[in-house]
Amino acid sequence: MQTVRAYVGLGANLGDARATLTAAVHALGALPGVSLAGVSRLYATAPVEVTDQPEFHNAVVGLDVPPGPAGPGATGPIALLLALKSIERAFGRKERFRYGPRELDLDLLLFGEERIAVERPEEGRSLDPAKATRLLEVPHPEVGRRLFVLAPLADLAPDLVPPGWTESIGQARARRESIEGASAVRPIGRWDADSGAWAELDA
Ligand code: PH2
Ligand code: MG
Ligand code: MG
Repeated sequence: MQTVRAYVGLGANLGDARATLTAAVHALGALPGVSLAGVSRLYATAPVEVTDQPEFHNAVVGLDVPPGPAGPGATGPIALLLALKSIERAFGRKERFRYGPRELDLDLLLFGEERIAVERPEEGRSLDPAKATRLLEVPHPEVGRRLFVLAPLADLAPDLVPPGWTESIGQARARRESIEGASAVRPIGRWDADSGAWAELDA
């Protein structure tokens, strides 16, 4: 079956973030028609935008998903976005202020070679009207600006040049690291497919 490689960013900074992200990886891999293509290292990351909040855990997964239209449909980027939102809700995600603390954040970073800017369907929107953009943009605009996204994404696809970019993920990561400092993102685990969890890095 033909598939598209999508990348999803995971983040959490409330509750047991490591356990939440581990369970979220399994929930993503269990979506219909979806298979898990890779899981990055787990990172402890300094909060950005709103800095007065607990440290985050961040990771990225690669998913092989069925292709589909860049609009409403049973498959494709919007269908995946809605699936991400429903997993967030299932994990107890509450609506709070923009960039604030969260139980689980799942962001659609890349969807194959697609460049998309479309209205989010109603169910995929934030309840807070002052909050996020109504547009779904792929590649996600945060990818090139955030070391907490670039570092785990570079674990999986360092040579990938996302559509519309002029540099690779690995190059962007190095550039952001020289701005934010290497200590902004700290790898704390490597994915162990046998146990289905992040294991100690030096194990
Ligand atoms: N997410 C935010 C705001 N700030 N900081 C880190 N380190 N990691 C995140 O995932 C994050 C953040 C809003 O989505
Ligand atoms: Mg986010
Ligand atoms: Mg989000």
